[in-house]
Amino acid sequence: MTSLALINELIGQPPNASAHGYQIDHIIEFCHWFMGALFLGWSAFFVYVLLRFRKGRNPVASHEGVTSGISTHLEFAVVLIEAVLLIGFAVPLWAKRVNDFPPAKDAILVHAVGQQFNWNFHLPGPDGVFGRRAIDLVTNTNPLGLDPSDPASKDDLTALGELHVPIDRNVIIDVSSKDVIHNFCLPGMRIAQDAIPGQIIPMWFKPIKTGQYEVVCGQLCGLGHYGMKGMLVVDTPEDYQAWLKERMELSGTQSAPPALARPPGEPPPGPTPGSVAPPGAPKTGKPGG
Ligand SMILES: [Cu+2]
Repeated sequence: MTSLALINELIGQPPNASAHGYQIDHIIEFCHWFMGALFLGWSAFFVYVLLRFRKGRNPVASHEGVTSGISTHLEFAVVLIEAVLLIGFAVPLWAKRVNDFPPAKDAILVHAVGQQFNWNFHLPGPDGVFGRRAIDLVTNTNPLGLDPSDPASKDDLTALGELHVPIDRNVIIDVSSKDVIHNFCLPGMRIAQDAIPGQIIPMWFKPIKTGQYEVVCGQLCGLGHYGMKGMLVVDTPEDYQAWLKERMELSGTQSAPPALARPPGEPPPGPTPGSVAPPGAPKTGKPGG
């Protein structure tokens, strides 16, 4: 099967690094060989038809058409194989991915929030509880809208663009979006999930190889879509702990950003770009809200 799997490399697929990924790879592999065979078969048939029914040999058109049933049988066989692929392999694999979630108590839990054009990551911190997030608390310094008045948010960790996870642990990521529809896509982990504003959709995988893997946005989400990339780093347990420690130290210094010192009498800072309410929006009383 390894030499057959070369077709996945040829089409530029990065090596698989997740526990379930080989199943996806088998389907992709089979589909490509099957489509290759279909392409050759139909191309040969097309050439045959061009020669067999050329004008020189058939000066008068036949109004009876094809009488043999071969093409019907061929087409039925193709439909049958495609139905087996879909119903026998693809749908059960998909159902397993979305129904058989690993127990959350043993998994690494992360929230991934898409925005034009970046991925924000939210980790629950040592208490294991995600602090409250609210879209009306989102600012340039608080891109996730973490509620500082919620005790659970005090120890929460945030990261922009780069997420670390430990090897051989199930990772459950709740995917959502702040603005438009994105897609949290981990090609190396063979998994992707749409990030839809107003919805939180979980996905999971188990990394089995340490290394750096690309996080991309899999939905055309605007002008900067091409640059909406991040990094997933699969660490050894020790490196993962070191990263958590580093994030905790960083968030300790960043959790209370210094208030902007403004001379007395000067008006407060204006609305941040993108936070100007559209005409007719209900007044919230907050500047720029
Ligand atoms: Cu995007």
